Amino acid sequence: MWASQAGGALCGCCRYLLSAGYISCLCCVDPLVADLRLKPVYATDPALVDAPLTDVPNQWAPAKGIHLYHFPLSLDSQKVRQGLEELGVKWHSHVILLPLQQQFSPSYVRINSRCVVPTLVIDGNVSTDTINILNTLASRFGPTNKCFETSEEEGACVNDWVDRAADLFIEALTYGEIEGVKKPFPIGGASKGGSYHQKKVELLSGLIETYKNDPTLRAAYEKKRAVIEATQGAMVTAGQISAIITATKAELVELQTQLQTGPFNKGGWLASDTFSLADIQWGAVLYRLRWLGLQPLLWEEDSIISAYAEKLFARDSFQKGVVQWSKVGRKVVLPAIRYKLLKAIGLMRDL
Ligand SMILES: N[C@@H](CCC(=O)N[C@@H](CS)C(=O)NCC(=O)O)C(=O)O
Repeated sequence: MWASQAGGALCGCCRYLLSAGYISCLCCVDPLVADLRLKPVYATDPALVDAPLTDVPNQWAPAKGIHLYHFPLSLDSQKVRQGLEELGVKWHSHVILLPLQQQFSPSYVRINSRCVVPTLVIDGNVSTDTINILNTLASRFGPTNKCFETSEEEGACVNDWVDRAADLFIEALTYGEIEGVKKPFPIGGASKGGSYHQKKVELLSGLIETYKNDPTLRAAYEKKRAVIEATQGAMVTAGQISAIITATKAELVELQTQLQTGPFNKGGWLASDTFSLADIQWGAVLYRLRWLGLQPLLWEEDSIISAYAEKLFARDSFQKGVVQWSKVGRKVVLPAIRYKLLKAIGLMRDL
């Protein structure tokens, strides 16, 4: 595939009708950019990843209560934590330290074979995939709390803006090297020349060998390695990051238009009069892009996007679900040191 999925859409340059998988027609795309991945694997290649699970019983998951497996700085974890705060749902926290590769630990992979966070467990039943988890939570707890209620007409618009946020290639923008941009700790340095992803590929190859006689773990690790290889290409291929920045910028222009012409300009939110799952998605995205130092490349400081971002960031659920978990020292560095110490003295093995 040489561009991202946009079946039925028209080429932005010449209005030619595109088939799925294309964002511009061949005649308009720069031939150097033609083979580049512009969206995350999870959005474009369902065959490469395990399908989302909804409330699937799992013998390895905690049998009682609401549990979230998450990482403090993970974009998708931020979205689900904010969703839980909006819904007023109390939950047990299980931090999966991505920098220590705990997402590959066998006991976690038996709960989420995608080897990613977040994972939601309710009374022993597992749900995966961020959009799916948020939809599951909204339909289960929304009605009683009068939360995430939108009209049928608004619903289509909300879903469209949820998908647009999830389609942005934030992983590439986070770990790819971008000229003139110094990434914050702990991202800066981790990404040099695709090394962060290369180390994962090597680790997974070792795990595939170690667990070659366990069909479940072996399949999960093999699939994950294929996903990382596909993603890694996006970070090391010449011209790719600038193509991703251009694609992201184009989406933010669309966001600006929607904010100017939609409910936000009349005191509402992105896609509806009341706060919706689309706002959950875009709050975390705009916060991440700003944290990465990419705002000057992507949107004007003094713009309706910034006004929208400020309104999102000020929300209580955002402060609790995103900002309070973003304290790197307390939420990431200390737990990592603690884990390493316990491991060193033999008190910690697998998760
Ligand atoms: N959107 C997908 C993917 C989630 C995802 O990529 N999560 C990232 C953190 S935001 C992760 O766990 N990365 C670790 C890795 O890929 O090794 C889902 O919700 O299942």
